Amino acid sequence: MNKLGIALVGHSFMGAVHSQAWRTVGRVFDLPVRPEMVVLCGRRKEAAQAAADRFGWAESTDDWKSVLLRDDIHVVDICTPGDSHAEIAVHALEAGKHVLCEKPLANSVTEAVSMQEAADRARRNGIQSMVGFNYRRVPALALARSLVASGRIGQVRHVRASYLQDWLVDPDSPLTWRLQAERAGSGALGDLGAHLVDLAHFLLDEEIVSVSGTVETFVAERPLPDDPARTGPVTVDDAALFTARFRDGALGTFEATRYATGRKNGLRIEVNGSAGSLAFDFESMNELHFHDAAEPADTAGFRRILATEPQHPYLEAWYPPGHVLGYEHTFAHELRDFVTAIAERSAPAPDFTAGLRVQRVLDAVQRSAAHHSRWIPVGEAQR
Ligand code: SOE
Repeated sequence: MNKLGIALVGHSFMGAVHSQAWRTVGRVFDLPVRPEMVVLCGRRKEAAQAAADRFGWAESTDDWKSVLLRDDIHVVDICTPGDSHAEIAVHALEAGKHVLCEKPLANSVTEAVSMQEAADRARRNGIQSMVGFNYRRVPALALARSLVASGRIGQVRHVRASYLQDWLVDPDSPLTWRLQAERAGSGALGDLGAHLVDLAHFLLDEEIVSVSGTVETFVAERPLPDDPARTGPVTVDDAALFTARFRDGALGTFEATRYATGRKNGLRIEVNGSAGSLAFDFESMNELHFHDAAEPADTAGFRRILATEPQHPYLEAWYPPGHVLGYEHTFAHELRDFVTAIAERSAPAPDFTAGLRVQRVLDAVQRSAAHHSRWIPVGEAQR
């Protein structure tokens, strides 16, 4: 196979970002196969065609099932709201297509289990699947993982993670699909908290085993997008807070909110170990802060690593040091890893098993919140 035919489903924010990454990835990285942007799928014909023209897809369709019958499609990239992830992914895997699915994997543990099982069956035939947790592909965070893995911060004791946005502060902001449980599954918890959980698993290479959490919906009713004179109920959380225990004894605190006034995409994570600490803030995404406790006390302190050297993860193909990367580059990195895994017939990460693990943590947080923040073991958090 020297060409990889791609079908993208969905063309809003994530569809636009993925399109940009599909356009870029083969031009920047030396890939073993060449991705071809064959067809864009959307619910409405005209909108899908307009998006295909704008984003550079050869064709469009309003019937995603039709692309599963095509021999020139090898990959289905799912960028729809969570309520359709399971149906599209399971059908695509059964049709022998590799699947990339946006996060969170699903809207419930039950759906995620069905996806993970379909992915396992498909893998036996060389069909791969991956969840789109793009922040793993920030070079500074990939570097952080390798520093943790090589023992540079010693035994990890704490993970402190928050994902702060503010786009719901205005109570008149409309009731979009992201605020409806039947479409989005959950609110800040699944949309933002899922990234934090995946990142914590990624950085520590350790799982969260139990959680105690609370969630809140600050504004219960919002104007309907098509009829702002009327309102409808918000059925997801606006904010979620939880504490967590990791398998090897580390403790984590997590905060996900859409009400952090002034914070736009403030994904922050700090890891403290017995021999040092690492700290990251996505709003300065090219930087990793590293404290090495072995340094002499008079000069020790957090120092800023600018993660733009060719030695840093993913940087070998980009621009000279200091010519910083941005949000969309992380998606090109994600596609590089996915396409390479497909060509090499190796399992990409995070696969659907890792996505299910995140889903179980989210589910456990919701259960805990419903039971006065009782500690919930993640393994038992099944619906
Ligand atoms: C919206 O809150 C959103 O676009 C998330 O869905 C993304 O996953 C995150 O990267 C940015 O914020």
